[in-house]
Amino acid sequence: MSISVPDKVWWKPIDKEEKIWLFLAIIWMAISFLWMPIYHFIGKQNPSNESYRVTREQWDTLTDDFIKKYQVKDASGNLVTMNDIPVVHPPAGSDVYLEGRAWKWWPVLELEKGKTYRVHLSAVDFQHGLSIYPLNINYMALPGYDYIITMTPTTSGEFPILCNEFCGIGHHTMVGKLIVK
Ligand SMILES: [Cu+2]
Repeated sequence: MSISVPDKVWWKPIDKEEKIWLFLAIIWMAISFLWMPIYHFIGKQNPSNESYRVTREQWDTLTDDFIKKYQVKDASGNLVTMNDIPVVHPPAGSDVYLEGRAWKWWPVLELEKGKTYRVHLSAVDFQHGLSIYPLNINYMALPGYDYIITMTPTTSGEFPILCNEFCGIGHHTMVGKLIVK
């Protein structure tokens, strides 16, 4: 009686079918791998790469000044709001500020169709996700960062802005508005 090594049943040559599948998997991996950089150049959906560090104080000054300057007034000169959020109509081509905070998008923006704006996006408390419904536009709003999106609205209408990044107990109520005229 002695202890001996069992036959190496797992060391049989690879079956032909398994070889085919392995070959197809490797080819598919190579195509996917190459497609990533190719689509980066031809896909036309790369996010903006312009962003700056911003302190809470700087950001508050920028947004407050922006709102004071361009908040919409009604016929009798009263400042217009929607759900206590100021409605702002900045001039075409200008710098526009949009802030995510618990739990609203601040302010309501009124933009003109066909005009280009530099939209500065940031958050002041948690990470929020800017989602312009029902368009396929999704960006992160991060505290401490001023993220700039150059935007030219091509469709007029009223677009709800949702938050698509879970940001706490009021996340599901976080709705803003973008108006294109
Ligand atoms: Cu959220």
